[in-house]
Amino acid sequence: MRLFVALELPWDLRERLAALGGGVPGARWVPAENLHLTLRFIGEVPPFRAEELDHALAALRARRFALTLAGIGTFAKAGRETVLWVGVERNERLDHLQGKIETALQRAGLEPERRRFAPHVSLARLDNAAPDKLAAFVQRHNLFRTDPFAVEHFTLFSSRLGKEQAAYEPEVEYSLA
Ligand code: 3AM
Repeated sequence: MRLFVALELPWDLRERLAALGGGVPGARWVPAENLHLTLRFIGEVPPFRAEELDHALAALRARRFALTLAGIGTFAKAGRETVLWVGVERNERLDHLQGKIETALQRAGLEPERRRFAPHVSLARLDNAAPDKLAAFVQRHNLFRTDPFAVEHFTLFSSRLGKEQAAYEPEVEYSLA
């Protein structure tokens, strides 16, 4: 199974994010049903490993908190923009939760994630997106900001890669205290 740990987003917020999409040729917009905030990409694991990781996550204790999305940006690889995202207002509770998940998964046998946690919600994958259109989009939505929303659980997702879009399936929800 191909797995990752993420925060689900309230449906009204996902609709609002999905509605931002458009006007950037070369952008593949993430549909509302797929919008999420990744806490840890796990990747392909056999079922018995998935079960161990699930146990590790279920034993984790962390507090619920409020989260605010704010700002727009892009990730680039080798000088090419690859992802257009909505950012997250700095949040110690989120960092704390992500750290606990990382520790729990490492104790359960995963290799450490070497990339620094850069919380974001991916809005679009970019394939040679027109630079002027992309810059205009970022400018236009730079002040994007949500009201704070409650994060009361995190979720283990499975992902099946599709031709157009991956299909994400929530497998287990873990409640926050
Ligand atoms: O949360 P986003 O959408 O930015 O790009 C994948 C997606 O990121 C990322 O994990 C999230 C859920 O699929 N992802 C896919 N393969 C990855 C890998 N090998 C990866 N992240 C790190 N390493």
